[in-house]
Amino acid sequence: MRPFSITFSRQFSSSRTIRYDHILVSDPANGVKLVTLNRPNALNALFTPLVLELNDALKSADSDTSIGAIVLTGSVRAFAAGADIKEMKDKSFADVFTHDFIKNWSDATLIKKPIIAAVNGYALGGGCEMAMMADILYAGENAVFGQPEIKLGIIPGAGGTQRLARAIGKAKAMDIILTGKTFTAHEAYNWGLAAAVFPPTDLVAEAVKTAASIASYGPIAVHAAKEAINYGLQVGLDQGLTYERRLFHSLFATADQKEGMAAFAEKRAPEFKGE
Ligand code: DAK
Repeated sequence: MRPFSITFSRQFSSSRTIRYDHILVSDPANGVKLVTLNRPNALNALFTPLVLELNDALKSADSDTSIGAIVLTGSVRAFAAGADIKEMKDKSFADVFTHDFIKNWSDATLIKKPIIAAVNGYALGGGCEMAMMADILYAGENAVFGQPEIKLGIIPGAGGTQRLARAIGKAKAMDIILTGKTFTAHEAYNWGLAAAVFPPTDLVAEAVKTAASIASYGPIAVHAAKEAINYGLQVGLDQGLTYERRLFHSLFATADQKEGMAAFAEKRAPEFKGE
C-alpha cells in the first residue's frame, strides 16, 4: 500500500472556525483552541485522514502564541469508538510493520500546551488511548471507557496497556484489558483516570472554562509544570524532584515570575507575557 498523503481542505466557514473534513476547530474562549472530532457516521472512529488532521490542528495550536490550552472532544454519543476496524481489518503484518501503521498516532503527546480531553459517550480502544494522552481528562456522565481490542484478536497499541495501568493500577487494568469490558465515567473518576465528571451538556463548557483559566497564566510556567509532571512519571522520585527543582529555579529567569510576584505584592492582577 502507498503511504497516505493528504491535502487539507480548510474551508473557512466563519471568521473563527476552520473546517477540516473530519474535525472541527474553533476558538471558544480567550486563549483556548477547541478541537472536535467530527466523523459522526462512524462514531468518530480514528482513521488515517482524521489522525493527520488532528495532528495538524494540535500542532498549529501549539505554535500559536495566542493559545494557552487545548480542549479535545467528540460528540455526545462518542468521543471516539476506537481505531477504524474497517480500515485495519485486511492489513497484513507487512503492511502495518513496514509502513509503521498509524505512526503519528501518539503525536498529541508531543504537544507542549496542556490538552484537556472532554469525553462524552464511547471512548474505546484507540479512543480511550487518545483521551489518556491528554493532560487532564474530564468525563461526561454518559462516558463509556474501555480497551476492547482483545475481542478483535489484538491488544491496545497506542499506550492502553501502559497508560491505563499507570493511571488505575495493575489489577484494574488487567481486568479491563484482558476482558475487554467497559467502565463508566464515575469509575474513571473514582479510579483516578478522570479529574472530574459533568453532565454531558455541560462537559465541553467546563473543559473550556478550565482551559481558559490555564491560558490566563504564564505559558512558560504552565509548560514547565506539565513537563515536570510528565517527566516525573517516567523516572524515580529523586530524579523527578531534582528536575522539578531545576525547572523551578529556571523560572526565576522569566519576566513572568517577576510580574506574578510583583502583582501579588501590589494587590493587582498579573499580566503574563510568556517572557
Ligand atoms: N471502526 C469502524 N467503524 C466503527 C467503529 C470502529 N471502531 N465503531 C463504530 N463504527 C461504526 C459502525 O460500524 C457503524 O457504522 P455503519 O454500520 O452504520 O456503517 C456506526 O459506527 C455506528 O456504530 P454501531 O451501529 O455499532 O452503534 P452501536 O450504538 O450499536 O454500538 C459501539 C456502538 C461503540 C458499542 C460499537 O460500534 C462498537 O463496539 N464499536 C467498536 C469498538 C471497538 O472495538 N473499538 C476498538 C477498535 S481497535 C495503533 C494504535 C491503536 C489502535 C490501533 C493501532 N497503532 C499505534 C499501530 C487501536 C485499535 C482499536 O481502537
